[in-house]
Amino acid sequence: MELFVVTSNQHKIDEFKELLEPLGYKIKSLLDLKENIEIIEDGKTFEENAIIKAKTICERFNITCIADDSGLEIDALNKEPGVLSARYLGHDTSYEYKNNVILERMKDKKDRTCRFVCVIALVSKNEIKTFRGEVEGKVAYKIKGSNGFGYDPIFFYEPFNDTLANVSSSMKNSISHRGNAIRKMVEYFENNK
Ligand code: ITT
Repeated sequence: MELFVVTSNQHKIDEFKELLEPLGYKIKSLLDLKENIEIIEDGKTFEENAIIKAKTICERFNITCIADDSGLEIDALNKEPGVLSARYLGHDTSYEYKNNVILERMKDKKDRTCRFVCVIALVSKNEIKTFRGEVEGKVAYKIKGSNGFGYDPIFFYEPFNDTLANVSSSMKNSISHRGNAIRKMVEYFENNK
């Protein structure tokens, strides 16, 4: 079965492929299209933005789509960067910079709880469905690791005693927000064949 994932984030695509290709799904994405399609993510929640992304491409090409909207919520920072995770401190600033600013803002905070959230929207002409995955962690005290992407180097996952950027992709996928959302979606596919 071919699945069109409405994303141009290569890291997300790699994670979707690693989890879904062994199950027989073939993954296509915006990076496989010849044209550049603008999607305006003006939703206030992960659910709204995921649906906007999937709907835009579903309506344009009349194909079933899935889209991932995700981000990091830090409790001591009023759940920032949240839905604005990709745009936090500017879309084109490096994650080294973004992560360092977060560590500085967290310097005196006792509560370091945070979570990654991923909402996958499945949109076809007959249905709209969302699947939410989360993983709880702590904001690390320093940047560590170079695997993964985005905020992984500052996301400390206590059961691994390490950041998600310092473990293998299969370890990350086994517990991650995206892995959890994808597993829910696969269960739905299995039950609705
Ligand atoms: P698309 O909209 O094309 O899918 P995007 O990167 O702009 O790509 P989002 O709007 O969903 O996607 O922003 C998600 C951001 O949240 C992402 O750019 C990272 O900064 C962060 N993020 C999400 N999942 C993450 C993960 O597994 N590890 C680290 N950071 C993550």
